[in-house]
Amino acid sequence: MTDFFKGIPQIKYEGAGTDNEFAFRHYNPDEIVMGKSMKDHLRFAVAYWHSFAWEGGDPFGGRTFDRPWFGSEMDLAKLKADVAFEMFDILQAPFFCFHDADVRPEGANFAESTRNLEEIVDYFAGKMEQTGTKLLWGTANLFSHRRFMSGASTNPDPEVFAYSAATIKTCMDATMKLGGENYVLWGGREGYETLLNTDLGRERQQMARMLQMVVDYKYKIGFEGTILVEPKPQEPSKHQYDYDVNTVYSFLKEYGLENEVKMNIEQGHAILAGHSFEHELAMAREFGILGSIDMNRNDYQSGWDTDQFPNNVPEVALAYYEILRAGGFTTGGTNFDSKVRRQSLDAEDLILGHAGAMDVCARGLKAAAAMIEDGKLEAARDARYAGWDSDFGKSMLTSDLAAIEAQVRAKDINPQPRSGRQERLENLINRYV
Ligand code: XUL
Ligand code: CO
Repeated sequence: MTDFFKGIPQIKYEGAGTDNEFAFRHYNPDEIVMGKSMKDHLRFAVAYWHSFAWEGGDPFGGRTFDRPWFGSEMDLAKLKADVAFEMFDILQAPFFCFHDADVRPEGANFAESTRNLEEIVDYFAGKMEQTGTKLLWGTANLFSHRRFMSGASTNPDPEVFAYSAATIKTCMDATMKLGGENYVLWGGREGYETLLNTDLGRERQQMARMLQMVVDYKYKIGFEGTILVEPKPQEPSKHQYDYDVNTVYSFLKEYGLENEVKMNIEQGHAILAGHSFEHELAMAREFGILGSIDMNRNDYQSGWDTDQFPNNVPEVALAYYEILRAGGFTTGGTNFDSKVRRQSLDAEDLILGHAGAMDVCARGLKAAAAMIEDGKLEAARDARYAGWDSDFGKSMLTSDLAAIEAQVRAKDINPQPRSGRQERLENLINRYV
């Protein structure tokens, strides 16, 4: 035991009436919602990077946190792991997620970095065995080090492509060894700063080749998890190729990978792309590529990807509504890609940030389940499209322009507008949240 979280108890469900700050009010892991426990619906994961690697810096100032594990030695990386697993236990979080760079010291070269990663992976394996914590996904950080400044797979220099491919291989090996349920690719530098120096055609082909190699390697090593791409339109690059769900799906189709790769959808990224979270989830559901989610919110005033813990139940309810409509998670889950604010210095802040977010998600899930079980929203949607179930409606999709013109004339078709009833539906949603 470290003493970082000393005095902080394990967070347990006490119900909405409790006065205890260190308790769940709504997240009751074993409570059954639509035939499944909340724990199995939500599949919460803690993101290693935000809680343990991030130092509290912003564009105007450096580290604000003072953590005993900050530094680049292996024993500090192990102390960080000790604290991380203590937090997973305090939160009863069943999963975690990590990048290579979050967990191991950077080595002097590729071989040393890989040795460091392997040492930590073995250390994790022991802790996972002891605690029962599981890995939701692993990933490679191909954006922080200066070697990746002009991209990883999309770099103009093939040596960076090689370094990136080799790094992804080691991270897939690590994920496989730890029984990870997914492997994520987020391309923060896969894009451009200026079109003036960018060959879009080449870069897209390079990116497709890398993704194909990832899929091939999955089969080669027998990895049974899901390969996930995480869309984001910009930040850090001015433009990123994996702009949003629709863009990524077109890319997958173009290269024949649409049945191999699913999506990890993050709320903040959806908002940056000018969409809502539920839009991106609904899109992925329609394409059959909804994999997992990164749960956070942006600051609505600043417009940045501020990665804040969710605290808006109606928003979260609409997200889980789409997830439930898609049949719920299989290998995916709810990863808190969220961090406490840089002024939130205390160990308690880390715990309460997550615990509050878990409660918000639990409320959202329960509201979404009530919406599904009640069925009024879907009934209203079905009624709106009912004309398409008639023989006439069906014939519209098999006919041609001339035949349709003849029908319009013969039947003197003269469509009358009908209300979209948006306010009534918004009022309906407010009954559940
Ligand atoms: C960045 C982001 C990443 C990915 C994993 O905005 O969301 O943390 O989730 O690389
Ligand atoms: Co993310």
